[in-house]
Amino acid sequence: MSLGRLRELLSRSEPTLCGWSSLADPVVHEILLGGFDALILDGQHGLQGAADLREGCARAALLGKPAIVRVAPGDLALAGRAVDFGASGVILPMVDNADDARRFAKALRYMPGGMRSFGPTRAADLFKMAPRDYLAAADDAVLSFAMIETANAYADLDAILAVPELGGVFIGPSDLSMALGGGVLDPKGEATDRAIDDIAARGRAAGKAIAIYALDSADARRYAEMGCQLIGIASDVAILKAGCARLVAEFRG
Ligand code: 3PY
Ligand code: MG
Repeated sequence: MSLGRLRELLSRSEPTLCGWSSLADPVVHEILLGGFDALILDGQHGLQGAADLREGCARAALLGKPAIVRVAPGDLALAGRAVDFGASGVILPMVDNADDARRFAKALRYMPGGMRSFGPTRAADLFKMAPRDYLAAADDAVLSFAMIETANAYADLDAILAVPELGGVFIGPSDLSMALGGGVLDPKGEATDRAIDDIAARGRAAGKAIAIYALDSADARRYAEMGCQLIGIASDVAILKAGCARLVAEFRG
């Protein structure tokens, strides 16, 4: 798989549907990679550590699909490690303003434009590139996604979108609903949808990639109609729980 595969997927007219992994199991990663266009490995709320993220990135590259890692808020050190592990993109949650977004985007770009330190220990091998070739290609290929899910980030959206090094925004409907709705969790609510539509439209106009998390396929379809290009859907945990509930309900009639 080429290092630029994620950008290629995002240049298509149809949205890129990503599996979402909370579980630190390589077989679960493999199953999600078999079913979806790409894999998001959640290192924020997910139950995986750096070694699991590393294995997930490797499995994705070896199976020919991009991996994107969500790190914990402010964890730029893990963001740098994730791209060294072979991630094609990184999601930073709880970005609160343009300065946060700029620092993050620069952490994924090499000098002189950025602050990424050189050492693609695993990435260069996984993409079958000489280190110098990886260096030449990485800044353009690797995507930084700043999450828009706080009231300040939404208020500062134009300044965040104006950060040239930033690849895209990733909308978090749950936190966004709480941020805009006085702490009430309402990811599928009308007011949340209006904000998502607005973020997607302004993001597209600014030329950024628009990504979002969807709880289910109905949400994913609605977000795609709003112009979201990359959609992480459900999670391995949610899929297992839904599958169990369905089988038990079918059995019991
Ligand atoms: C949110 O909806 O807040 C998210 O961060 C999605 O995982
Ligand atoms: Mg969130």
